[in-house]
Amino acid sequence: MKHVYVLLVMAVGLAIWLAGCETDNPGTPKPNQRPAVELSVAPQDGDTVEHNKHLGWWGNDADGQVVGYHLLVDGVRISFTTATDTTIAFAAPVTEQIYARTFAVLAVDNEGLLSDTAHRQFYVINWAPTASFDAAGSIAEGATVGHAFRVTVQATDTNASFSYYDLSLDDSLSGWMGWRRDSAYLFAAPEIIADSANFPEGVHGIPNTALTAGAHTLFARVKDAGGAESPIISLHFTVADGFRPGMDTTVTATYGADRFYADGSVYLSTRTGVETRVEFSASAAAYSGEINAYRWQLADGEWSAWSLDPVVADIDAAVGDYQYSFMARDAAGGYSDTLRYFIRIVQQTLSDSVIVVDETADGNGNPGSPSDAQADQFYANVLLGWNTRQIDYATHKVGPTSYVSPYDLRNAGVVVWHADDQANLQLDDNTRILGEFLDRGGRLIISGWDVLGTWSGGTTDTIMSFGSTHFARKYLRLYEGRRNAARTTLGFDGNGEFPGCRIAASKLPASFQGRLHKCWSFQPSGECLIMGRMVVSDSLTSPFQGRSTAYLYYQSFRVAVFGVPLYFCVESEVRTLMEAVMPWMLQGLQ
Ligand SMILES: [Ca+2]
Ligand SMILES: [Ca+2]
Ligand SMILES: [Ca+2]
Repeated sequence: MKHVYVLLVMAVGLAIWLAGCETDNPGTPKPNQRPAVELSVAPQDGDTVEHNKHLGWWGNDADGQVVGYHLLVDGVRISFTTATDTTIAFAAPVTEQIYARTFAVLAVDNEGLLSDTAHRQFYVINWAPTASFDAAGSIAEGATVGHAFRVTVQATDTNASFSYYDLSLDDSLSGWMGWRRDSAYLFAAPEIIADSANFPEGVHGIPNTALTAGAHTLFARVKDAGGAESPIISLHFTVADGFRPGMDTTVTATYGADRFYADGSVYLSTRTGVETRVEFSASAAAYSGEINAYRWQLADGEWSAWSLDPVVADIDAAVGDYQYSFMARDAAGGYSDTLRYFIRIVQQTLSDSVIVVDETADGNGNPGSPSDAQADQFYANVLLGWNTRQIDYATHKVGPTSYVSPYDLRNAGVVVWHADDQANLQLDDNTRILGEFLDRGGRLIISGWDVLGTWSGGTTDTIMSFGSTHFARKYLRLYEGRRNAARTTLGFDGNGEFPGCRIAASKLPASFQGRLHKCWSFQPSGECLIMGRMVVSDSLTSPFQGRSTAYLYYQSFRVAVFGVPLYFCVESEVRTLMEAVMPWMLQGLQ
């Protein structure tokens, strides 16, 4: 082998030298000098090394520049390069067999003259890789699958160079598809493979025409760059008809930085550049398949083109209802059912309509808890003559979630938020809708047993202070609230034009003796109008005696807050109180 190589190099050198004679200028006093080259990284002559070798060299030219190098393996020129190192996987196709190989370099100077060769003769050895199916990117052994699925082959090689992969369906002799550098394969419908815009990158598509229903075996093998092949591996699976992608019922919709309410509604933003974004999803995991693309449709319009992104986005969508249909297809070309999703962008219209949000526990709350019918009748009586309707909070829900939405309030002028049976006002969950309603000119009355209980804990007297960003400060105009732990509240005295109200002992267990605990007194903003002051049974010692417990804010929006629960007061007195309060709340709406 070495002799052949040396003769070859001599012949090449002679040819170059003869060519140089023909073009040489006979008048040049100093003929061009030949460049020189040395191997800097290479096995020593006679060494036995792994077949995949890093090799380096270094050349120079005394009267010019080296412009590149010819690389030769076993006497055959394999490339011309300007680099000074490379990695070569020398052929060694049989595992653990030793092969004699040579490597040589010739430098070329700027006038085309060649150096002497730098060369080494050595021996290489290689170990064949083993193949396996990558569990993360392949169907499982024994799986029942649809007419499309993914497999990923991996190579394990004690002396890795780089790997080639090959696959065969049902025929390990003549069915091989051909060596590839990519290890990921996707059996897919021909039309899915042809839709290259939606076909996954880095995956080799195999038409699924041979994937008939029934049992199949997939064979795989790998080889390294030295040519050593792994043993053949196999994967057994069964193809079944009738699988289709499933749409996930969870859809994520956002409106700028906000989410839609539970019923899909949202107030039209006062800003511009707000993106409506609806994201959906689907799965083919149940049959080890793969979702290939998605499409959507608005109302009865055209379906969108198939896309990799299950997203519908719109900027500054107009007020209105948006009925979307979503669909997915899998790599076998099968279509999912259509999933419908509804959003609505709402503009608030203020009117004299009063909505009572009734948070009653329907008799299942604390002692004295009214039934829903009792609460309904109470508010019907005290608001008789005004245009009222009710939302029963406990049953007004989407899935498990109670809600009040922009759509619910879109034509209202006043919301009466009631939780008089210590159902714990859900203000904390609803400060967004109430704030947005107030921002749009809506008006709010809140009355409850432990009316700020959603923000407080403990059973002793509680004093809460509210910072400038807190809902209580921003929308209830409240600096401080204080709750009594002792059962001492008897009601409140009226202030100015507003009448007071007394607790109705008949609505409470006898042991309460007509007195309530967890009533709140307040320190509201100075702009507020005080409507009532607390009356307690221990008036000589209690700090709650005479403190503000009902007040009204009527500047940029209108809010009335009652710290003594109205339901437990004498109904006729509350009716008289409402006659004084409602004109304030409805001012400008009728
Ligand atoms: Ca030279
Ligand atoms: Ca190897
Ligand atoms: Ca009700």
